[in-house]
Amino acid sequence: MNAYLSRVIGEVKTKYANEPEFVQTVEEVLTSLEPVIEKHPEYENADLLGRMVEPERMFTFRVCWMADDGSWHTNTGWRCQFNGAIGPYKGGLRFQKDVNPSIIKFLGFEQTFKNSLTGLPIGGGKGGADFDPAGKSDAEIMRFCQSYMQALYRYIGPDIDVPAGDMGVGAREIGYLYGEYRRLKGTFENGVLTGKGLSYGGSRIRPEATGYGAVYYLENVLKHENEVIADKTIACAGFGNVTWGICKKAAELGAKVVTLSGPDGYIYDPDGVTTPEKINYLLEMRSSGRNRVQDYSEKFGVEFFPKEKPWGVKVDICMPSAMQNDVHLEHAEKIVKAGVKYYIEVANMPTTNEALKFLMDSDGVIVAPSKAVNAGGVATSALEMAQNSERLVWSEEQVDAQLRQIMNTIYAMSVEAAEKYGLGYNLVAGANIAGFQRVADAMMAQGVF
Ligand code: 2IT
Repeated sequence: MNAYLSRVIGEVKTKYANEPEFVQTVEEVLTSLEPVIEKHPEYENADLLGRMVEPERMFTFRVCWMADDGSWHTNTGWRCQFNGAIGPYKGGLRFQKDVNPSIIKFLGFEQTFKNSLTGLPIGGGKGGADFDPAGKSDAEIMRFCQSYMQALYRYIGPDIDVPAGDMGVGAREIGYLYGEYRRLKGTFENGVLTGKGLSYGGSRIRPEATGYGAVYYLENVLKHENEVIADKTIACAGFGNVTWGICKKAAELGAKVVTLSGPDGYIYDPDGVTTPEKINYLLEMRSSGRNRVQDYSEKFGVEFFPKEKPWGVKVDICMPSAMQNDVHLEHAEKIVKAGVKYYIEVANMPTTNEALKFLMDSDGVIVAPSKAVNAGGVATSALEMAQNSERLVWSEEQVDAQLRQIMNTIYAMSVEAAEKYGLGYNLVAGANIAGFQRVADAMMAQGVF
């Protein structure tokens, strides 16, 4: 391997040995950049890679909140401003009990490349808290969000850093966070957050955008194989916002999502999650806070597989859309054995590096990486920022057309980047290279800091 590249990876492995998710993404991304680094010896003198793997800054803060019974609780909040070379830091907030600095940093690093791929002026950031929203009342969520924003508001802004939702943070949480920001700042700077409700500056299609974008990207992949999406079967994981969007768009195009999963297991619905009743039920399951997919099997009389994952079910397409490291080598082996042709990552880093390599090396399996596939979400967030700064609201058709165009461009850029460096049809390396190039150019142009 290129000596500079392997030195940077080695340093990250040693320095961040206690941050496994962060090391995992750095290793995956940097390894695929080898042909680019070989071609650009000037990057080493400017220590471009060493700077890219170090966040520009990262905050840790205390978040205290009062439960309904009057007791006080303390959580930790984080915001990582990973890379601002091409625009204000942009990325979601994740509220989940096992969130830690490694997870926030891996997400921030991925976000930097993803945001670059959108072609829009957004840098990479991520944040969150080790707060468990499960079972919390609405008033508790509101107090938590208010306290969280009290700690964060000085460090964000429409031209500084623009948080959004991620797991555990949806339109309700964004509403409470924005309310507190507005109260503290005394200005209507709604470009400070995205994923807002329509009544105060949200964008049409933002709730659907990640799922819709993933399906638009998938259509490009299928087209390359002279196939169409109609009649395809899809295995999804999770039952959150992203999976909901995939179900909706897939159903509209005549395909069907046949599996959903949760921490309790997975369901198999041979007729597909295709009717409005079933698709809307996903929203109900999420807002119930029960975090169980078994409820779907009871409601619609389909099979439930406790404690199992849907990897190995016979489908045309797998779309892991739940969380990081959901698919391990043993699952990847089952996926290949089941004859799945398309492995389309959706959640951020849903595949271990070992499993990803196995899938990419398997004959007849086409692999697409999450940082390209799920980029429609943040791209639509950037469109929301554009609407906020114009003080305008675009129509559903306008936003959807731009989203589709962006996804087509991300696909085409990835194909082109891999080909340019002699890697053939490699969507994974292509996305890493295309995402890298824009950030690299901006960092080289702006001098060393
Ligand atoms: O992972 C992601 O891209 C997100 N959670 C969305 C980020 C955003 O700023 O919309």
